[in-house]
Amino acid sequence: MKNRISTTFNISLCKLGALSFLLSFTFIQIDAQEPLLQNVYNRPSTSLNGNWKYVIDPYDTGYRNHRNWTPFDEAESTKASAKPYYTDKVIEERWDRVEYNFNTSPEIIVPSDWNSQFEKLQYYEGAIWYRTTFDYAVYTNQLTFLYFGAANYQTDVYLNGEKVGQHLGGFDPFNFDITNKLKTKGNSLVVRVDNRREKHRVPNYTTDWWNYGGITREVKLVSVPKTHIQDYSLQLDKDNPNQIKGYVQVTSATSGQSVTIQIPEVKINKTFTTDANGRAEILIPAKKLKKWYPKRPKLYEVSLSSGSDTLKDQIGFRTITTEGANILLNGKSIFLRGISLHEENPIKVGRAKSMEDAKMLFGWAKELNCNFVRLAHYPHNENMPRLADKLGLLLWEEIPVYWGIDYENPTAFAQAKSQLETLVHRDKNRASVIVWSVANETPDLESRLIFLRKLKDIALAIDDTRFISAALERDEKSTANTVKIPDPFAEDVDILSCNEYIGWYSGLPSRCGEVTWDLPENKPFFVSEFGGGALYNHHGDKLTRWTEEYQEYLYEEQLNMLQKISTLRGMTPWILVDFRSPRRNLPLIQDGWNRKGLISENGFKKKAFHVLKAFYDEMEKKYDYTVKD
Ligand code: GCB
Repeated sequence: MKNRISTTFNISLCKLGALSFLLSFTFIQIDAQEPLLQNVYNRPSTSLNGNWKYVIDPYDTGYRNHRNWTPFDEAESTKASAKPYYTDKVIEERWDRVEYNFNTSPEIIVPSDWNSQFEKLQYYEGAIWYRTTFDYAVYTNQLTFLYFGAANYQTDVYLNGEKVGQHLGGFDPFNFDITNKLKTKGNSLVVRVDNRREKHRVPNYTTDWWNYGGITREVKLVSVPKTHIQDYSLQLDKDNPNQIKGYVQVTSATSGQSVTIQIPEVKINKTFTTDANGRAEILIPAKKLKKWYPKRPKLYEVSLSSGSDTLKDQIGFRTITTEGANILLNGKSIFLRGISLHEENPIKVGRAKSMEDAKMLFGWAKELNCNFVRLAHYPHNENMPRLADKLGLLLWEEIPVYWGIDYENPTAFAQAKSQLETLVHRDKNRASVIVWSVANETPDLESRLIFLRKLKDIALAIDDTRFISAALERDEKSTANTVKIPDPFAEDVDILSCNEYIGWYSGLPSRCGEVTWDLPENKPFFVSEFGGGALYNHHGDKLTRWTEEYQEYLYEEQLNMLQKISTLRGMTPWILVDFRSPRRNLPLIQDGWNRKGLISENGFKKKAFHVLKAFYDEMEKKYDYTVKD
């Protein structure tokens, strides 16, 4: 993976001209992490989840002894040689002066955001140092990786006093090879997480969601044979759905290493050979495979083995293509009956993290009769695509290139790039995922266009079997009755998607009846957002904002308008459930919540939920979907 990253990067240098030098500098700096293991989900592992110790560090004392007056230099802290003050010191003599102590510090749950665990941390943005200790049996001929599902945003990791590595990005998994730093007894793992909003980060200053900080997803140790399956892609060949096409990448393999793929249920058992780079190209005739689709989400148990490494996965096989304005799943036209959602459990309040959370969120989407979900606005935890594969929900996945990113800044680009690469890398074997979205509501600037086009190429270089899209903006300020999507990135996407808030941010719901849409005829059109706020159980007439009646009316008008668009092939209204947002402070109505949910934060359905469900029931009949295998 590292080689691939460098290659894409070099191509980009020419395009960015004067920024190239800076870009390479930044790239080297942030590439402190190591290639992500594929399918950690199915690897045997040792969980490090539980109660860890923590020290709050708003002034970055952990990096500076308090008598060092030099200004804090963020770049310094990223170096492998950076020696923090907050290592896990043992107090040897009673007169030793050490002004922190993990052993006597309070405990924090890992994984979990810190904001929802302690009231004093509700709005906290800064650094927190975590510490856990563990024993671990170290085997010869094995490598041990320390794996984080995600931590928001900058994570610096120290094991037994030595720097292990750094990760930037709040929603993507990362791992480090810690084999040479592990002890059998008494390992001390110190992790600093910093969730400040910074100009060069992705996202940066303003988002309409809570900036939950901390180690938000699982932490575990994964041991693999020294020579192991590092990555693979196994999907139906988009040009010939009767065969599986892909590759298997084996680490430190010389050429001639065998790789075997088995799908016992259909008696597939094929052996391939790696080339000089440890890569085996895969092509397997697979006429007998039953296709995956929402009503019959068939998953096969697939086994990959090479040398002493064996890895299992549960894979669904399907094709997804477009033809003119149609979206074809396994060659048949579908309509995406979708909904947007955040990775948040509104009932417990906090970042969603468990399979139970995923079941609750997707359970509501199923009740709405959805076959599609938009995982907004960043990579969600792996339970989501894994469960969607089982439930038969198609997915739109996204990276947080959201609103005002610093598009000219190579550091910002490098961070967007690594988040996208990791997402595509992690989920490219999931049948449920059909869209890689590279942005949401971004301004029409030349620098932004270059940024997005490069991201598109990066996603396609890893996986060219899915759609590229982005939630674009319509001509929001225009008062004309013809609505357009003037964004030049519209030419680059496979499905033309836009957020439009007619009836909420622009006019009243009746405005929907006044406009017509001017859209290209040869592309599927998709509404990635529309909606309006309503406080559950707040009633009034349909023109009283914040009532359930207003929201219901808005949905009725929207659906009437959208049905008239001949190229419309789906939608993900905003949003399934009310979610927390520090920007939403209208007393007695919002109180820190974005109220555009169809379901309240307590799990109660608002009137508009039923309007959308009735529409989806109709659309399901219209696009009745079954295939002959
Ligand atoms: C949008 C954003 C979404 C916001 C939503 C709103 O266009 O994409 O993140 O939460 O509008 O509620 O205004």
